Amino acid sequence: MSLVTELRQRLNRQRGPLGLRLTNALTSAIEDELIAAGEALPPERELADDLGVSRSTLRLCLEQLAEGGLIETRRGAGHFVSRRILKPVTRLTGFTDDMVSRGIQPISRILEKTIMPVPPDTAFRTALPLGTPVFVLVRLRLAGDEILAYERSIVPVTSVGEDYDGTGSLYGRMDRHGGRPKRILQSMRAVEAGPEIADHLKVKPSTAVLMIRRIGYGGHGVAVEDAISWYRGDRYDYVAEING
Ligand code: 16G
Repeated sequence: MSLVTELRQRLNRQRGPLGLRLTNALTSAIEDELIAAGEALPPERELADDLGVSRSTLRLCLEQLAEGGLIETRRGAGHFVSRRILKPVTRLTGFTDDMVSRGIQPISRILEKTIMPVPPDTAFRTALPLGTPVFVLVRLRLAGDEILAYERSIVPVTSVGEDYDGTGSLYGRMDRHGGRPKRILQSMRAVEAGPEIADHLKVKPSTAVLMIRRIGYGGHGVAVEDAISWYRGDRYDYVAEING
């Protein structure tokens, strides 16, 4: 079946505003690899005509896909399916936000969840008083069935509530309690995956992965998160716009 026929079917299978249906249709077509990574999308005018949508609607959808990192737009050359996940470092988002904005279903496997007094190294990094009860959440983060990261987040219990069971988005939960971080300090470095991390990420030991440390601060400058994550280095591109 041609790409256009597939896209038309995907458009018609959904309800809701045309722009949203078009974004979903294109997202799912890319996810299902109907257009492979690195391949070009049909030219804008042709695609708009074939799908019976206006060029401006199509362009808005393409902008959204580009913003989410699913496609890359090269001036004069067209739109290409990204080979990697682009993550802007300037936006304060969590894993769920990043996946949802790309039309990907985020999945978490909880490996550990405990309430305990703040561990001394976290207290040292965050200046949380010793003895502060914290929620420790260790998760595998997946996009569909693909493991992208292994992550340990430590947050004060007051930020999530004592009855938090660790499911769903941590930042979503924080939004409904003390609030997600408003400012973060983040460091990132490439490390070789040791046996444990390699096993979690299902990569060969010694594969290069991104180790990211994040300390998040709430409104009054009090730390609300101490997290360490290992992201698949071959799936993530951190991008930053730097103004001089
Ligand atoms: C991201 C954050 C992590 C945060 C999580 C919340 C990085 C390197 N880490 O993975 O610190 O806890 O998002 O995601 O970006 P959630 O809201 O989906 O649980």
